[in-house]
Amino acid sequence: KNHNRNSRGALIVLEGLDRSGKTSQSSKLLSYLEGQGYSVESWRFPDRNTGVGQMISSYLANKSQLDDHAIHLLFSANRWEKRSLMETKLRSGTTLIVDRYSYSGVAFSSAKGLNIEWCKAPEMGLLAPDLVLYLDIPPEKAAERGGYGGERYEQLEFQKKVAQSYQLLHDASWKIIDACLPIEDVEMQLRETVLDCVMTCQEGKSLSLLWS
Ligand code: Z5A
Repeated sequence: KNHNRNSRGALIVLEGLDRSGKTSQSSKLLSYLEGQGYSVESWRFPDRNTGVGQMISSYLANKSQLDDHAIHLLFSANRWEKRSLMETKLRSGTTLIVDRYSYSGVAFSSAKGLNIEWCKAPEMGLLAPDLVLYLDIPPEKAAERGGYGGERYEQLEFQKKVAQSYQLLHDASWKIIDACLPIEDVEMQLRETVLDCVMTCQEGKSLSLLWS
C-alpha cells in the first residue's frame, strides 16, 4: 500500500478508567482496520500470560500482597518484556491497538500516593504511542455500568483518584473522547482519528520514546 521505506504501523493506546469501554472499543477498532486492509493486532497490558503477568494477575485478584513500589515495577517490567516484539511488529508494518499502557502504570500507582516522577522513571525508553485515546467518563458513571468485579482498584473512591492522576499525564499525543456517548458514537469518533494516525505512520513518521 505504501512505498516509503520508513513506513511502519502505528502504536495506538486506549486509556481510561475501569469500565470506560476500552476493551469494547479496541475490538471494534481491530475489525474496522482489518476491514480497511491494514495489518493490525490488539494487545493489552497487563499481559497476564507471561511469568511477570501471572504475578500481577494474582496481585489484582487479591491472592498475593506486594509493596506498592514492587507491583509498580512489575507492571513496568511487563511492558519491557514486550518492548522488542512491539518494535518489530511496528517496523514490519503492523498497527498495534493497545488496551492500557504506561499511563495506567503511572496513574494507578501515583493515585496510591507514590511520587509521580518516580513512577515515570521505569517507563523511560519504552516506545511512545503515536496516539493515546482517553475514554473520558466520570467515575460515578463508570461504576453504574456494573461488572465491577472483586479485583483490587475496582472501587469508586480509588477510581476518583485515578481520574485525577490521569489529568496530569495529558500531552500532545492525547485525544480525549466522551466515553458516555453510546458505544457506536464513541466508535465513530475513534475511527477518524485512528485512520489519520495510521496514515501518518505509513508515511514514515519516526518512532519516539517515552517520555517526550
Ligand atoms: N493497571 C495498573 O495498575 N498499572 C498498569 O501499568 C496497568 C494496569 C497496565 C487491570 O486492568 C488493572 O490493572 C486495572 C488497572 C491496573 N485496574 N483497574 N481498575 P484490566 O485491563 O485487566 O481491566 P480494566 O481495563 O480495568 O477493565 P475492563 O473490564 O477491561 O474495562 P473496559 O475495557 O474499560 O470496559 P469494557 O469491558 O469495554 O466495558 C465495560 C462495560 O461497559 C461493558 O459491559 C460494556 O458493554 C459497557 N460499555 C462499554 N462502552 C459503553 C458505552 N459507550 N455506553 C454504555 N455502556 C458501555
